[in-house]
Amino acid sequence: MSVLSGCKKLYSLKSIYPTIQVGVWRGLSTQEIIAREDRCGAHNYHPLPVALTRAKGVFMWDAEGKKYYDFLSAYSAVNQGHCHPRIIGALKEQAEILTLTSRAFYNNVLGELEEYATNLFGYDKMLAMNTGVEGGETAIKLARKWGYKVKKIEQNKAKVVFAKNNFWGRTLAAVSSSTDPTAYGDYGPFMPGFSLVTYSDLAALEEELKDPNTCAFMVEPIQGEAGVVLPDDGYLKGVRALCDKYNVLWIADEVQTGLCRTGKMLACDWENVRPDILVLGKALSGGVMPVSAVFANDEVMLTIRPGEHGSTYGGNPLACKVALASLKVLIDENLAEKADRMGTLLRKELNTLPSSVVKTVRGRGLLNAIVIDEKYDAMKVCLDLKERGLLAKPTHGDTIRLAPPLVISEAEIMECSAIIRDSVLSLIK
Ligand code: IF1
Repeated sequence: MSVLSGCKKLYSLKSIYPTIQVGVWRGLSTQEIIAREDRCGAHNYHPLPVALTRAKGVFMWDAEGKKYYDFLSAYSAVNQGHCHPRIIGALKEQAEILTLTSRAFYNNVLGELEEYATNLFGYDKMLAMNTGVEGGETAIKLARKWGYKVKKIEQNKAKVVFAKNNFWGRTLAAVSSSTDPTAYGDYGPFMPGFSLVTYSDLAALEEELKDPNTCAFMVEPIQGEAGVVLPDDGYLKGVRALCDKYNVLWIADEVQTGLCRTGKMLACDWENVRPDILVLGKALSGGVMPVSAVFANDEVMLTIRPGEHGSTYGGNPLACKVALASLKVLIDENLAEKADRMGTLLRKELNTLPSSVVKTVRGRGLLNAIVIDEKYDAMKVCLDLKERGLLAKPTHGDTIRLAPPLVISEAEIMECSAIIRDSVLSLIK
């Protein structure tokens, strides 16, 4: 086995190689890295054949030092750009002071984030968790608690409605609401009390909400994994009105669409509507560590009493300092407005691509996707883009998500548009 064993220090250090930039990889080749992971790691992913060793801003470098534009942004977790100095600075500073107390005790940082974030998003309270799916689980637990304690639904009868083609994570509850066999296959039995409704169909939603046992409707303002699927104009306003009419909580899963990704601080802001429960994750920590948060007003949030929910790392001081810095970067660098402008420019360029190859261009802000004609293979397009120095990933066979960090410049958008154009045109030569 040619793969080097052990974990020798493979990064060169400035003190030893003064002429070499810190962080330049001098270790395993891409093939060796892939072989090692194949040998020792679970096979729960099939990544593109590229092994990244360093990233900064909109760029990533592989084991051979090749530079790429990142057009996935770790599924919208690095909206602020890779290794943003303010976020890394907050991480480094707090890491030497206090990282974890558990919630058995107070710490001086959690409340600072709670105060800042509840003011920013306009809710009474925040509940800090770690991953996005824990945020979704927390939101559903809050909705069920509220259903029993406030709406007076009969015990164990509470119903939560989801949109078909949703994606909110990989837990058994999350896959219980999935319509994707790849996500739920062989994981039964599934969570009871979940029902599904067609996305962007207000009449179908109203039928579900008429059920007096319905406590919540959880939905993404734009469906990410489904392939960046936007609802009809006015859908979110309709959801808000129906949830008010039938006394049902609206849970907005903004884990992927939130935090400036779609050109507003929240995707819900495009229709000026406010969910009863807001779930954030991913870019809440700028791609540095898992941080998620759930926001709600007291009538909902205080249905969970002490000891009824939590997590070891939820609200840890290190995560909170990172989240504070991550939110402030979004605001200070005006990344919502930038995402809106750069997204408009990107879609304008993408819409000039030959329709014989690119059937659809869709998105909002810098959450975009192109749908490739079935004559062509979207994965092959992504492999060709990789060779040309741009990393993107297909979803559901024919759709390629195009979602760079929000710090991308106009010149970089134009350069990437040219790369995508060259790749698409190479298919029809
Ligand atoms: C994987 C997909 C995206 C999410 C929304 C909650 C979560 C996610 C709208 C859960 C997470 C991630 C999961 C990651 C890849 C990525 C993904 F392809 F899986 F479906 F983005 F579309 N709500 N999405 O998109 O957040 O628990 O992961 O922190 O599982 O491969 P998480």
